[in-house]
Amino acid sequence: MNQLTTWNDTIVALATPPGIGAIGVIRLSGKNALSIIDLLFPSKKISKAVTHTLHVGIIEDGEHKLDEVVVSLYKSPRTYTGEDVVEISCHGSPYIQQQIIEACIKKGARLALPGEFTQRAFLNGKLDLAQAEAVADLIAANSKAAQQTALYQLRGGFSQELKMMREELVNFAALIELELDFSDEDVEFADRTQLKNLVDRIYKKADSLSESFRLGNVIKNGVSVAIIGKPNAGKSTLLNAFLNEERAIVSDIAGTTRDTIEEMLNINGVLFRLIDTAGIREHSTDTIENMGIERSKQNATQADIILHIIDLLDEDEHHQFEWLKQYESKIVTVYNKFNAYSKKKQTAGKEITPKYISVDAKDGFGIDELKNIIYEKTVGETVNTEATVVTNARHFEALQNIKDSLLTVQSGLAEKLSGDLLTIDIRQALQHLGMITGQVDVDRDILGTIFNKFCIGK
Ligand SMILES: Nc1nc2c(ncn2[C@@H]2O[C@H](COP(=O)(O)OP(=O)(O)OP(=O)(O)O)[C@@H](O)[C@H]2O)c(=O)[nH]1
Ligand SMILES: [Mg+2]
Repeated sequence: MNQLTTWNDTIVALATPPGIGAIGVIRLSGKNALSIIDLLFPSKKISKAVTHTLHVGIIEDGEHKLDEVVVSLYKSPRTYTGEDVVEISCHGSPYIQQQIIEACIKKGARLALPGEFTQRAFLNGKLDLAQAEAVADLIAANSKAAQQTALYQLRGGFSQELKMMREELVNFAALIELELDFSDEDVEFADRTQLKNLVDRIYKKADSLSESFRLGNVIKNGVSVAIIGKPNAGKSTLLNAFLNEERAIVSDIAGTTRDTIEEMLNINGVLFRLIDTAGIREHSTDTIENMGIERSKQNATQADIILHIIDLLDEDEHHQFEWLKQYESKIVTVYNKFNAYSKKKQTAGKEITPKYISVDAKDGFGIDELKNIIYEKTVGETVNTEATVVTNARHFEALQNIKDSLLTVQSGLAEKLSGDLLTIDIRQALQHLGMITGQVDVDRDILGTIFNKFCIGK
């Protein structure tokens, strides 16, 4: 895999988003990228130019002048894909872009599949699989946390940790396999206590990496926060206070919100999906209201966090919803209308804990503290540290498999299994480890699913 592979075909695609823009970038990669650009750019022999240089001129398709462009030249092997790469920066008219792509195809290129540039980079050993996946994550990143974890992974931080785990295990497996060659002599090259310590250490590492997936998932997909409570508790007012805009209709008529309203909120670089729901009344005869209530309950079930809003001014508000109790661990109880209540009761200061907080959504009192509570509850301090965070479900699954295989090695060691049996399980763990970075042969179907998720042109 370290040997550069050049496919017979040359691929072409628009690398910038489709539609009108200031400029568009068309990317060519492959064996014939240089000869194709020579044919389209007759004023200069670009293929003979020094690599990593820019060239201004006219792109022509036979008699037909298409555009004035800048061509960036990257000669193999120091390129993104490892192959010869040419990037044409043209004017951002979809018509011009299309004409240039068609001209490239006429000269022998073919349209690239989604992610095919990155797939070639992987197959040429320019990136490992975890890094290639980070490219897609980086393109999709929509918050600071998502950006930082993807960038760390792209720069090889995660791969490095896996590589170290793998190398140590490989060394041990090799020693045990050496014993097999001397099986008549009953020697032990691989110290069993050391092996046990190593397996324990790697298990712990795999465990903490897979633990980080919960956070990783949060970083990648955002945290869902359902705002639940009785009608008129102030749920929509709270949503508006979070967003600092009049997003949801607020009124003193109970049952104002009928359907759920979702909006994104960025807290300290992490995205939260706020879901304002219809107020829940235990016994309503209104069919539409009941449908809304059903939806609110469903939202509570699926949410990562529930904000249970309680109206301090509501004299009847002493009971908890019975059905909410099962979600205890993800509930933050929010006592709302605190300022109005204090004025009325002449009381002051309610304590704020991670589980309870008093706010006044209408005045904006306590909203920043509530944001902090939500953030701490889901993300805590981990996000801005250098610790590796697993954000990819495929990696998480591989880590589970690694842990399973290591457990088998551990019990094998405890039962004093012979070397040949131990190596089978060690090799199994190594196989799963290698799957993450693609150091072992990864199934074509798996590669297909990974790269299909990319956009065309990447
Ligand atoms: N004084 C005060 N009034 C509030 C506060 N929050 C909401 N209200 C008022 O309470 C009433 C109901 O507010 P909404 O935000 O519509 O309540 P809701 O929970 O969304 O109600 P439904 O959509 O009907 O379930 C409105 O008249 C708000 O102005 C608050 O913190 N203090
Ligand atoms: Mg409402």
